[in-house]
Amino acid sequence: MELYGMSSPNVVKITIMLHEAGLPYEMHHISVFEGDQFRPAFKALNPNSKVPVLVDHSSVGGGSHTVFESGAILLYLAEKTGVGLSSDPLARSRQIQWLMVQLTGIGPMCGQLTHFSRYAPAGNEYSLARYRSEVRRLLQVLDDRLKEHEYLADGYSIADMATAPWIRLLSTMYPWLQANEEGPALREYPSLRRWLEVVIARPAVIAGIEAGERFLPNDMEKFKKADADQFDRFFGRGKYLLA
Ligand SMILES: N[C@@H](CCC(=O)N[C@@H](CS)C(=O)NCC(=O)O)C(=O)O
Repeated sequence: MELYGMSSPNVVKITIMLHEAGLPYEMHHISVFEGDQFRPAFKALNPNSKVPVLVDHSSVGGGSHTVFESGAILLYLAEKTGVGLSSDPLARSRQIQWLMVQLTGIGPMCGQLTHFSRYAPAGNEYSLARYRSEVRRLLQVLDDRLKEHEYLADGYSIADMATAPWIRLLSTMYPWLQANEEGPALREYPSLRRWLEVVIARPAVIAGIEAGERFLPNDMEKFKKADADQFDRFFGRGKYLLA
């Protein structure tokens, strides 16, 4: 298997899954601040210009198969290996529902929150409040669910693999979620905290996180070195804005 990615949580979901399934893989770094995702060779793999992308050279069809979108990659690997997805149709349906909450809620809303709190010019109070509120609402949804359930749905599944890297990142990124003298990180969400501690202690999760973090110094360096044009292209603004 070949994985194209960087140190971000959407990629770490996949490294976690590959380690859970015991599948060997080679990882290629895509430097998004330098615009690697827009190069023709990468767009041939993913026309949507985003990581992660997986290429399976021994697919069920015999030849190579390329998969983009982290949720589609998790489902592909789960179906191929039987890891992380129940064979019972109702349990499987519940696991996919919670996977979708990550893919359509946690990921995009946290992405917008990060954009408006860190990268947008000043004067976006409305957007900032909206995304912080939506992230808090989603954290409460997860906490309520995990009060009653050990994992998000029917045992440890791809829903947990997809969600844990995002919650881990959030809890280290935002002062209102971080540990301080008033208590541990995520103290307002104790069931979510309990779940995260269990998930990130799994050997495959530790290995998956490490695999992504090997690229962190490189990503940070490229981020620091990026010029105004590279930021505009990455954020789709300035001359890259589509009116
Ligand atoms: N829905 C996509 C989101 C992927 C995504 O946003 N990837 C980011 C890194 S975490 C990326 O490639 N950013 C580069 C860009 O947007 O140009 C998925 O789940 O795979």
